[in-house]
Amino acid sequence: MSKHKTVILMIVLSFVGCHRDKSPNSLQAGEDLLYQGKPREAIEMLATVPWSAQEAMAARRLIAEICTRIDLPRQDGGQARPRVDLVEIVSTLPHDASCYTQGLEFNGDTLLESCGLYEKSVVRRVDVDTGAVLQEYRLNSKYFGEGLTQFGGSVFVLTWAEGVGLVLDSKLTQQERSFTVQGEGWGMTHDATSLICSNGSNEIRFLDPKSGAIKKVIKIFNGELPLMNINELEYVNGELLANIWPTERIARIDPVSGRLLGWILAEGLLPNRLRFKADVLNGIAYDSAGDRLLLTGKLWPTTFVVRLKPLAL
Ligand SMILES: [Ca+2]
Repeated sequence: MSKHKTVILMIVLSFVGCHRDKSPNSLQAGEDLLYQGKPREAIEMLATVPWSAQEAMAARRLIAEICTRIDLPRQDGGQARPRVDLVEIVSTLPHDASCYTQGLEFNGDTLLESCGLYEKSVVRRVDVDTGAVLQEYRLNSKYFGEGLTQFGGSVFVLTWAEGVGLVLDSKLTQQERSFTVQGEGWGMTHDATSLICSNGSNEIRFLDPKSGAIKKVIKIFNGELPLMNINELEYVNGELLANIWPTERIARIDPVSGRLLGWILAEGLLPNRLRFKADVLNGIAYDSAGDRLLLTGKLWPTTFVVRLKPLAL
């Protein structure tokens, strides 16, 4: 190595050393383990840290990044390898690019959608083909709206960090009641008897629609690793589809056992030329009558009707 290169290397090492001395925290340690090729050690370390509110978001982001760097198809106790699908675009529909989409669900021939952010949260009924808003309920400005689902003639919507779920009438004119939510609220769907909710961890909770009480909890793992940041949900033909924040990947989950059945890779669905202000994918709706799967995202100008294309592995 030349003298010139040695000096540059010493300057770089000196800077890195100073930087680490200034920030000797667990996030840095997790990143170090990741870049040393030790994702399992990184996630085990990160999972045990009592994160402050200020650090929690960055920690979740790092955990999610680690999860997405691990090979997707993993052996699971001798079970079949998870199936992997790509998505093909069948058609496109207009979507309100000002809606920070948190929940999306078919209701008859219309769509129910919740849009988040403080002071901007609404629950609305939307015309599928035109994107026109047919009905809308504005949440109190203290609430950050999250996932939604219709069950038994009422529309249920979670709030992110306010510890409450709201129950609206089906015409979205008024709040009928509310229920307590333990921890954060993220995504929501339902099966025949329960509301099904995610909270940003690897847990999915099944709630009694009348009381909001937790009836069952499943924990999702990718191999031995907890599958963190489970977000928007959709119940499709006996499976749970769950998109994993902040990725554009959707996990297929067995709602009985919690086993990871497969992955849907939707990266690149929204082309770069339309990504000017767009955030991540976060809307899954299945039209059982028309067998249509719709995907959109936060602040996306487009909703995509897609079909799955199995990837041979
Ligand atoms: Ca949904």
